[in-house]
This record gives sequence, C-alpha cells and structure tokens, in this order.
Amino acid sequence: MSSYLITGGAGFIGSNLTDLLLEAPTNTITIVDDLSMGSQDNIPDSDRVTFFEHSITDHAFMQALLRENQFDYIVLLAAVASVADSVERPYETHLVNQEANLNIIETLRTAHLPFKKLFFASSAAVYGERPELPKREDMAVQPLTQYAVDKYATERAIINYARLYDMPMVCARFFNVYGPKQNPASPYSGVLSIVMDRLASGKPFTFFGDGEQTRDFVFVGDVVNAIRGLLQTPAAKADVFNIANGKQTTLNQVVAQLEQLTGQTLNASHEAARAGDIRDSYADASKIDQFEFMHHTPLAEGLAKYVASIA
Ligand code: NAD
Ligand code: UD2
Repeated sequence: MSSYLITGGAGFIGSNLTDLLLEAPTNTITIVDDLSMGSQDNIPDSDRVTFFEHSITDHAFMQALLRENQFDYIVLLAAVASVADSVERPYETHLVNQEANLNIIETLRTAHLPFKKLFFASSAAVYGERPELPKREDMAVQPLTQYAVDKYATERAIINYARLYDMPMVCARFFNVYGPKQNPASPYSGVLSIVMDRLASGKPFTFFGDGEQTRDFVFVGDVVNAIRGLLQTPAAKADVFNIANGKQTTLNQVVAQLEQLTGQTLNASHEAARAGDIRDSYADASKIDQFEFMHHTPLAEGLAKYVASIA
C-alpha cells in the first residue's frame, strides 16, 4: 500500500499515471491541479483519489499538505507546459515551473519529512538547438526559453538537494509524448493531439514547414511506466534520464500513419516553419534502457492505441 502525491494529476501525463497507479488495489493518490490546462473529467471517480483544485504556487497550502500527510511518493508534473506561454509570461510561468517546485523540496528538507522517492518532469527543451544528435544526458544544455531555463534549474536543484541532503529524488527529460487524454486546445499542444483533432473534425491543419522536421514520439503508456519504474528503483537517484522512444520520425511519416489508421485525410496546408522551431530532435535512450522496466512501444502500435482510445 503506497500513497502518492501527483501535482498536475488532472493533465495529460498525470491522469495516465493516476490510471496506472490505481491498478494496484491499495494505492492512494492525492492530486493538486488548478485545472488551468487539465480537466476534472480526467480524474477517476474513486475513494482512493483525493483531488485539490489548487495552485502549487500557494506555498502555505503546499507546505501544510506535505506536513499533514505522509506521502510515500511525490510526482511533480504540474507546469505551464507551453513553451510559447513562457515566452509571453516568463515571470508568471517561472513561479509555477520553478519556484513552486523549490518550495516543495525545501519543505521536505527543512521539516525532515520522510518519503520514498520524488520524481520531477523535465523536458527535451533543455537541449535547445545544439546540432548534436541523438541527445544524451551528459551533453551540454542550451535552454533557450524561460520554460527550458526553469526546467533545467529545477533539475539541478533536485539533483543538488538529493546529493547534499541525501534525499531520494530523480528527474527525467520527456521528449514528444503522445497518446490518450492529450488536450489539443492550444496551438502549442502536442502536434499529434492537434492532428487527431483535425482528422476527426475535418477542420484545417497547418504544417509549419515542409513536414520533414523530425521528433522522437514517445507513447504516454511508456512514459508513465517509466515514471513508476524510476520511483520504485532506489538506484535511480540524484540523476536525470531521457524518456523517449529513441527513434527519429518525420512529421509527414506520422501524419501518414494516422491518416491510414483513421481512414481520414488531413485537410492540410503549409506555412513557414515556426520561429525557433528545432528541425531535428531525438534521444539516446540507452541510459534509461539500463532498467528492465523501460518499454518502447513501437510508433505504429502506440498510434493504433491512441486512435482506438478516441474511436
Ligand atoms: P498538461 O498541461 O496536460 O499537464 C500539466 C498540468 O499541470 C495541467 O493539468 C495543469 O492544469 C496543471 N497546472 C498548471 N499550472 C498549475 C499550477 N499553478 N498549480 C497546479 N496545477 C497546475 O501537460 P503534460 O503534457 O501532462 O505535462 C506534464 C509535465 O511533463 C509538465 O511538467 C511538462 O512540462 C512535462 N513535459 C511534457 C511533455 C509532453 O510532450 N507532453 C514534454 C516534455 C515535458
Ligand atoms: C516540444 C515540447 C516543448 C518543448 C520542445 C523542446 C510538446 C507539446 N512541446 O516542442 O514543450 O519541450 O519540444 O524541443 O511536447 N507543428 C505543426 N503544426 C501544428 C503544431 C505543430 O506543423 O499545428 C510542428 C511544429 O512546428 C514542430 C512539430 O510539429 O515542428 C512538433 O511540434 P510540438 O509543438 O508538438 O512539439 P515541439 O517539438 O515543437
């Protein structure tokens, strides 16, 4: 029987993680989410789930929550996940993406609160536009937006706290996650959630550029399985791991596969590439592959599951 705190648990990855953890019959889950991007519909109706609609930037609230409950595992997923938002509102997003997380780990440290493992979700964004491929965790980083700066700073804070104060904490850099429950509401939502939405509605889709840009698309089921694995593996500590499929795929290739799976044709046009868009990105996943729990769902299989979840 384990108790989990998941910040951002009403979002895409957080709700998939909640579903996975609830498969173990005695796990209990506490979610803190302000529903700025997540949805109440994503939260299962279960007496093992406690939901607080609240911002993690309320430091007093988070301190009290941590002090008054005993969580075995803490998963930090809450973030303003849109890079574009962090360019528009760098200070406000910084308060969520970095300061709120620092408050949480500082509370754990100063109050000497016991817990088994804390996980923090970082991003491939920390690599920036450096040309070396595939991206390895020991490469130099180049965070080019406040989003990436905050992800990198929080990673470093967590790794340093883990080392300096012997706290069991670990970070991962997610690449392009796709799958059920991803919200297509923003133009900066994951591109495959937008493609799926447009295939279903027939509304127009715009390729930014020629569609030959490449990404490392990783199925959300593999991501939440890896989060659980990192939480349960004591050796994964004071460190950061890429979570990716380790495969490079063009946007054109993945769109063609989705058209085939859905039997629909995308109503597509092309515009210039987005300013600051990275042309190519994929991960060296060998560091996380040292753990037996890591599973790589082939793209065709993950896309089929995604389509089936919507049909
Ligand atoms: P998401 O937007 O679906 O989930 C984030 C959740 O955090 C949302 O439910 C949102 O309502 C909540 N939130 C935002 N601000 C909050 C606040 N102040 N207080 C409480 N809750 C707040 O995004 P996601 O794709 O599920 O991302 C989860 C994490 O993974 C984020 O930290 C994101 O930066 C990171 N990440 C995601 C991807 C990806 O491909 N989806 C890639 C790299 C990193
Ligand atoms: C991802 C992350 C971002 C950051 C970045 C780091 C997501 C949603 N975003 O951005 O947070 O970590 O990686 O490198 O995971 N595109 C279109 N049409 C659309 C939408 C997108 O052509 O309507 C293109 C877009 O220009 C890009 C590609 O699709 O070339 C992927 O876009 P994305 O927003 O899904 O992800 P990315 O890699 O830009």
